[in-house]
Amino acid sequence: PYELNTIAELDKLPIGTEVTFRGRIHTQRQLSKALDFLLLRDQTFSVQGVLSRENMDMVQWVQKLPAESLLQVNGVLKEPPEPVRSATISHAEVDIHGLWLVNPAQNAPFSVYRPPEALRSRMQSRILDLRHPANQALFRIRSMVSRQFRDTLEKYGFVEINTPKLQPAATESGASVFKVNYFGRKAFLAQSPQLAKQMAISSDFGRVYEIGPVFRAENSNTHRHLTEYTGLDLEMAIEHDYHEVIELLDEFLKNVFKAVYAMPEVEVLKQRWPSKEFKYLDETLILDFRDALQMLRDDGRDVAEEDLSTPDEIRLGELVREKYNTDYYVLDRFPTNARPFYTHKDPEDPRWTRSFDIFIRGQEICSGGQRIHDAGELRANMSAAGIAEEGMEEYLAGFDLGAPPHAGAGLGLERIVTWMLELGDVRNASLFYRDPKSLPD
Ligand code: ATP
Ligand code: AMO
Repeated sequence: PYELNTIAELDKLPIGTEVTFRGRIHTQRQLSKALDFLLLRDQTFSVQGVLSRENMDMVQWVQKLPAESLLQVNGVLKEPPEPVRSATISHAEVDIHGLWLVNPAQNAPFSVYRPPEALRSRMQSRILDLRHPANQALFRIRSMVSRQFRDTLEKYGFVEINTPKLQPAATESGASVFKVNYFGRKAFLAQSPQLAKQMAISSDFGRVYEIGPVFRAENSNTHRHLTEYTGLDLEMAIEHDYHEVIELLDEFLKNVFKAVYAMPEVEVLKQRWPSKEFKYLDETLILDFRDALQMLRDDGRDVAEEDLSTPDEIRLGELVREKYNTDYYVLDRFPTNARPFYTHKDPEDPRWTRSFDIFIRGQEICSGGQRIHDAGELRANMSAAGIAEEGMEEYLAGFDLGAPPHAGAGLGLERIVTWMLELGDVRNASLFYRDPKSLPD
């Protein structure tokens, strides 16, 4: 028999071919004691198998097997009595001649195609939930996003690095950091690779990137906050302007949009999570923060100059879509108050910075900007922000040794996937999510 790697390969073979493959019992329909229809499923695809009365013993045996049991199946492809119309079920049927139990399943709390509505109940059986074809599609799409990040940056001479997740000091702000007992000394889980990636620039690597875990001890039970997420980070010495980073990010994200929307998995995913058409422009909109404030004020909103609230950001996304016809844009030149201590200020007006966020469908997916490279200015800024130098000595030494002008950015992988495909909640895009309520008491 023809050995299949996946059930989807069935559709490339002619009727009459003898095949062998592995599949799970998705459902069984017993038309009589002696006739059984099995829907056999693998990662993203299923096929209907028919067991008839000549195999009486096998029929009775298989009818006792629970759903999700893993079988090795031998059979011959045949034309189904009625054409199959589903995009995830084979056009052919398999006349089953032999069945072997590879491993029985027990206690599946729900049928893979009918998971509980409530996210938390569904996630309690995450392994079963992940067997849903839409989840199989989702994590293949997520993998494509990381691949595009790596491929785009490698093309431009970036070096992949891995920075320590055990840190002597907080990297972004003291409030949202997990403390760890490090042989009796205190350590923190990295809130971003920010300091380490800048240190790599001080070490003259020129262009670096990292795909790695980021830990935030924020007790934020929202649709967009995880306590552990996957950061896509980059940092580079710049020639003239921090917009060199924006250009690279723009190329990366457009590569993502093109590659993802060309994947057949998107259609499978949309069956579970329908989404509106995703619009972006050939020439990406870079909106000045002050112009954004004006757009919101013209819309009748009372916005302060310091920062935007989440509802402001979402409304701005709608206004941008109406005016510019895009779901993807860069918001540039943030106010100084809204940015971390390492952010480079606009030399002409220090109330504003050379920093930006990137938005998809009104939701932030990226923060970045130019960094201060002058050691004196950096120390003064830290002291003004009340940040101690303790634990930051090595970082600061890099500036004393003459760091080049540089800029960088960080993106949340789960957020890119979630907002692009309208999954509604970042937990969906995390394999085994961590949020403030995760882990047993
Ligand atoms: P950042 O990249 O700055 O971390 P973020 O998207 O993680 O961005 P925060 O900086 O944590 O968001 O907060 C941005 C906005 O979200 C703020 O206006 C804040 O008030 C709001 N926000 C944060 N946490 C919550 C929460 N638990 N519930 C509602 N809004 C929140
Ligand atoms: P920031 O704190 O904005 O910037 O984080 C960068 C990006 O990470 C994602 N993100 C999150 N995703 C899921 N759950 C969270 N709790 C969460 N918090 C943030 C967002 C965000 O845009 N060092 C800077 C980056 C830089 O300037 O290079 C930083 O960490 O998509």
